[in-house]
Amino acid sequence: MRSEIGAVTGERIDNGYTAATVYDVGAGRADPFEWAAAHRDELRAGLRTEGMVLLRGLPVDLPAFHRVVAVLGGAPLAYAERSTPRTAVDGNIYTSTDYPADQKIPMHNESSYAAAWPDRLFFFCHTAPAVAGATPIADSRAVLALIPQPVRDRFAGGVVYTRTYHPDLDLSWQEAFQTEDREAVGRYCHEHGITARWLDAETLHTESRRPAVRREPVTGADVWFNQANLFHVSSLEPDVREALEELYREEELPRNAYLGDGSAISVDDLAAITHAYDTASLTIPWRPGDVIVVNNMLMAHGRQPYEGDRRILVAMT
Ligand SMILES: O=C(O)CCC(=O)C(=O)O
Repeated sequence: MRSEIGAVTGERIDNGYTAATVYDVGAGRADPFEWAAAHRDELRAGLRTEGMVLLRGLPVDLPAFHRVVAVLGGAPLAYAERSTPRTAVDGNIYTSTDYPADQKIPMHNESSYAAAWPDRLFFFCHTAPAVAGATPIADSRAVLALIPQPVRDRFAGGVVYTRTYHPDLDLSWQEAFQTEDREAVGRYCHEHGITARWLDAETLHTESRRPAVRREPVTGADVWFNQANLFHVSSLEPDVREALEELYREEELPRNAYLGDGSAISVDDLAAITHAYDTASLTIPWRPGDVIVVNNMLMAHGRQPYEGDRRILVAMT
């Protein structure tokens, strides 16, 4: 299906669960930003209801990315209450999660473990990998519908996220909370519904319970909006999991997830969730100059493993 915005034709890609419109704004266009600014309302409307647009053919440079973010999202936000390593590139523009190329990043909605999250995410392809490395996108309404009702029922009490910030392993508390001040961490946790306990001067344990399903306010749709699958210890590579479980007691693992009553999430339930994400995912190979814009409540994202150089930049607004 094709949809017209002004002189540019968008191609609608729909796998029956997740839909996106791709606009080749670079094709024969003197100024893709003027085009984006002129069609801002239509593009934003698409993000509000459908949830994802892909702008193709932008100049492969940072100023271009800044301009698109400014037109469609506004000022980029700092990455608060961090969960994964990212490198700041310029102001609040970051690299996407810096995980090794051979690892998959499970599907998730950004910061859905937290009390607040960004509305819009912008992923900009600076360097496309030679093999795989797409950023799959899955409609969180479809993911919810694909998860069997008994599994959803078990998640009715939400998800308990646990984190233990150890020095020199994964993210430190200083990096996660962007401060050197323990009292500031205590205040942040108190204000954001996180229980915090210092195990020693450098080791912090936190727990928070958040809903597994939230209502997206504009569409009124219920969405699967949590990171149980990503936080759960089973998402680690088997050798990494084994090494961590040898070093630490379960409650001291860097991160883990439980059902809302604190009981374990079963392997079968995690498999059902992963299956729902995989079924709903739309995977569009990256080309340099692509910008994927998603409505973070309506769309989950992840990352395929890849080979070759890859540089994807992220802004959250
Ligand atoms: O690199 C990507 O494609 C996305 C990685 C990711 O999931 C993230 O940065 O949140």
